[in-house]
Amino acid sequence: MSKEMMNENSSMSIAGLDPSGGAGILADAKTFHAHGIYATCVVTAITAQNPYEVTNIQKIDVDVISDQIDTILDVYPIEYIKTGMLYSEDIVKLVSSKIKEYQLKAVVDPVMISESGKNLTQDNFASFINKHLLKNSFLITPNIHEAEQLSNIKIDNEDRMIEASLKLSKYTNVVITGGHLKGNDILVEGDNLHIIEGNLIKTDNTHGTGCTYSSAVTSNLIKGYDILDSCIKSNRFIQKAIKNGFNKTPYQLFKLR
Ligand code: PXL
Repeated sequence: MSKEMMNENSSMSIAGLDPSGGAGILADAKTFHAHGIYATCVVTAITAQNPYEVTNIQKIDVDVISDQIDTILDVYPIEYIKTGMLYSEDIVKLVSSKIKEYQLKAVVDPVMISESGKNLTQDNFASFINKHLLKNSFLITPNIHEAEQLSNIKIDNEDRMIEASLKLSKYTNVVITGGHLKGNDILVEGDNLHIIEGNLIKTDNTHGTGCTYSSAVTSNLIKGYDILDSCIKSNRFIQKAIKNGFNKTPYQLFKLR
């Protein structure tokens, strides 16, 4: 580890383990690394999965999560963190209290469902985020489905996306990613609304794009870009990542058979 990586350019992901490497802390660590950011990763849950199915989830004890966070923050001067799969109310509450204790700036990816369609949370998870985490976060990065759950607004077009982002922006900065609609992202930071134009890429290989996007935004914030530029750069980064993703891995060839 180089000295400058150790100093300013460190981050922490608090998220689940997807051992297949597409999503969760492995995707986060790879994304931080690709941006020159040293990655630390706190595990909230272990999943058993591949890109097609999640077969098991083991939540980590909240005391162990707390100790992971404290032990890292004792040593690394981390300002921006990224959160992913938080699974349960006690974990959401813990993360919220650590954000306050260490005065962290948290990019919150409110992970709810895997790309393969499996619920990655306890019931009523959106209400836990709204109650404990939203107002303590720096930026929240929901996709369309997550934004619907958080805002209670059905989103079937871009106007509804804007309505939901304005509602959530009363509590925090918000970027709703548009990959499940037309491809444009809607960012509201403070009083400013931005439509970040994106291209929809036709693919079924999007496992982990939410994790990768929010880790890219966190990396760009650490590098000193403002919120708008961080979101624009990360939109471009994710498009490249999808285009250059592993489309010829054994599992995809298997699927084609
Ligand atoms: O992409 C959402 C996601 C986040 N975190 C973990 C996951 C997934 C999707 O499968 O497994 C750990």
